[in-house]
Amino acid sequence: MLTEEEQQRFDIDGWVGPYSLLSAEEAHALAPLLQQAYDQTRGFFYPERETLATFYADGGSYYQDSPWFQSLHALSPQLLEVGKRPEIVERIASLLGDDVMLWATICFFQPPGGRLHWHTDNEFHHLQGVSVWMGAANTTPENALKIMPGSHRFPKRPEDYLCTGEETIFSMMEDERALEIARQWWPNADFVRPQIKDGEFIIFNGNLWHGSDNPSKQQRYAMGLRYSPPDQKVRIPMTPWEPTIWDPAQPPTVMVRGEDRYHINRRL
Ligand SMILES: O=C(O)CCC(=O)C(=O)O
Repeated sequence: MLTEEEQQRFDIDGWVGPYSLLSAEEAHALAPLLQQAYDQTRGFFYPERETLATFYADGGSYYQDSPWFQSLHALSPQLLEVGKRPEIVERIASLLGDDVMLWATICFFQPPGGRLHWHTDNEFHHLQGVSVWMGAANTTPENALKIMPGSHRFPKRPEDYLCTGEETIFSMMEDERALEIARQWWPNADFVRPQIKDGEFIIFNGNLWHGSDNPSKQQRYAMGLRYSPPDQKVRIPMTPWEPTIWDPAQPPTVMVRGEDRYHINRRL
């Protein structure tokens, strides 16, 4: 469980950790499993809005035959086992309550020189829950997740600027620009790079501003896990910001602690 002090820190800063879960060797063994599972999915996929409108006019789902890129727990028992580990789940229960549902398992690969803009995850604009990020291969503090403590309480998210065109994915890759925006609300806003290694994880609020850079010469692999209480309905957003278009398919979820009294989600 998280201590009271850690729970308070999570409320204020929006993240806690790092915590050890796997040895470096065990973590490295996850990288090919993450990649193999990801390769069986439709991949990271946000079509144009016009394409979505045409596609959905005929009914059907993009995920009829190939899984969502966040459903890797349905494709690999070893990855599912990681998502069930008590070192993660008991800490999550301190934040979400006794009943904990795993709904996403993700492969985050970041190639050498890669950059991921400052963002929050659209799913968490619509449901209550938390994210876990664990280094799997070639993780250093410089290429791990970077996060802006306290940003889950800001009145706006990067997506509010991206959806109006005020900012672009490229401008939101710039730390200075993201900080300039954040300091409108909180002059002390800054970002941190958690001191995290392969096999270690952090827990963060789904609405915390985050991004990543990979200045190293190696591909960096990480595993993402997302959890919610079972009264939260999980859906697949087809757009990264508002207005959100949803796919009709329900992604597979797994109760990893407690019970589900709501039965509003699809179980694996
Ligand atoms: O690992 C990365 O580069 C991005 C991770 C991320 O965006 C997330 O955990 O939501």
